[in-house]
Amino acid sequence: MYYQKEIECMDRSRLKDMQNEKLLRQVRHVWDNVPYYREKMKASGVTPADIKSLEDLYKLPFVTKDDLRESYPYGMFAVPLSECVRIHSTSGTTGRRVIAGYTQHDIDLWEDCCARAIVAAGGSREDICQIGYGYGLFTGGAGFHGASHKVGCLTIPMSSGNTDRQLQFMEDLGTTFLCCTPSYAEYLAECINERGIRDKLKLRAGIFGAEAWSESMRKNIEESLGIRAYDIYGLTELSGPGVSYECGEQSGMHINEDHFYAEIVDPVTFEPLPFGSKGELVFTALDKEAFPLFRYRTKDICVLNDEPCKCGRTHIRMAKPMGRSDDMLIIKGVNVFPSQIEEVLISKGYSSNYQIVVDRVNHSDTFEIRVELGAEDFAGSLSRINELEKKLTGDIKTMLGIVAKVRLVAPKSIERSEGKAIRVIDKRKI
Ligand code: DLL
Repeated sequence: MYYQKEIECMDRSRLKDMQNEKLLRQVRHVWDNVPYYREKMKASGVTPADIKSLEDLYKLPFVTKDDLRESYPYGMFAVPLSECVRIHSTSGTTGRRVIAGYTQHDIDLWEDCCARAIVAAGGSREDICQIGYGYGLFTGGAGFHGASHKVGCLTIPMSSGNTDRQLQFMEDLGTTFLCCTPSYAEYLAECINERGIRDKLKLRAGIFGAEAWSESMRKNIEESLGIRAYDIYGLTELSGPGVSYECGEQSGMHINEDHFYAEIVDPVTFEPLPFGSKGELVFTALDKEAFPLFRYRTKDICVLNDEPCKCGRTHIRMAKPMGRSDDMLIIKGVNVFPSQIEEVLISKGYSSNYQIVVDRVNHSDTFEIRVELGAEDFAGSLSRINELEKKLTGDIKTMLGIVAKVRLVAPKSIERSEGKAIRVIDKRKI
């Protein structure tokens, strides 16, 4: 079984020694091979001699997405291109895309991390693993593909989309494990139940990530598919999925700390914060060769937990990210995270198919939330729908403190996504 117990359950003082050793090697590697970051270090008055252990990490300058854009395409690579075997890229819609490079060692390390996730979710060589994440520049397909091979699952490289074929293969081939975005899993569940084929499937677990999803959404997926749904986190800049993953306890994602060192910093002052504080998640890649980032600011808002986990793994856990600092909308002067709205919708029994539309008319913000109704409610009287809209407007005002125009719309009228869902249309930016 692909369970790296000796590392995943390692004594924490040994882990710290290992991290310190890797950090010192990595600082030297970057200083010698990445002129862009060396200049940043010099500008902060730091040399490799100043970094003696993780206690000194705070001295190193942060890396942000802007640095990656500025050094595009190869300015942050720390090895010659002849040693790289692959690139992946973020799905950024504005500005330059960010690209990340990998040596074969980096690919192995990344696939190990994802393999740990599959095994922690109960996967083994007995499983038939359908990968519904996109293949290509996006890291979802490739990361799970390699990991599924490592674990020895029978791998179905479906990629995202083509729902009819996804369902047909699931039924014909006896898929037991599903890997895709949580919003696509919800859509697949909807189709499975509509077609009445749930009893014909052998699905028992799924690993869903790449976008924020709430506990209520987990419950929906688990109940509608009759499976256990596990979270996984990662980002292209650090390799892809598998930076952290959930174990059977489903209570936070264990960070692969032998490869990634996590910090939480205050998003305004950038001061490091203690465990349990909410702030921006920052990662240092300890042993990546091609694209080794120090103190990379993810913009994900999160909390770290160093309490021991019942599963025996000793690596610390991160909570589900509560949104991104750059996802935060400021509407009528109030900070609004889409995840807050989703929480209200699901807790009140609505589906998570919603869209937030923000605009600016006559110098003031307009704020509309479109939410799909179930077929039965939608077929009800207009006055009943108005009543539901009024009630939901009140619930959302209680959560956010501002009034949104709630529109309950027909089932299936909000476009489904096969990858990451598009929840916000901010016309003020268009
Ligand atoms: O989304 C990698 C990935 C693929 C993760 C498949 C999990 C599964 P990017 O496209 O670079 O990489 O996007 C990274 O997605 O900074 C978070 O904002 C968000 N994200 C990723 N996983 C989660 C998660 C992949 N489990 C960005 N919960 C990150 C919440 C997530 N947000």
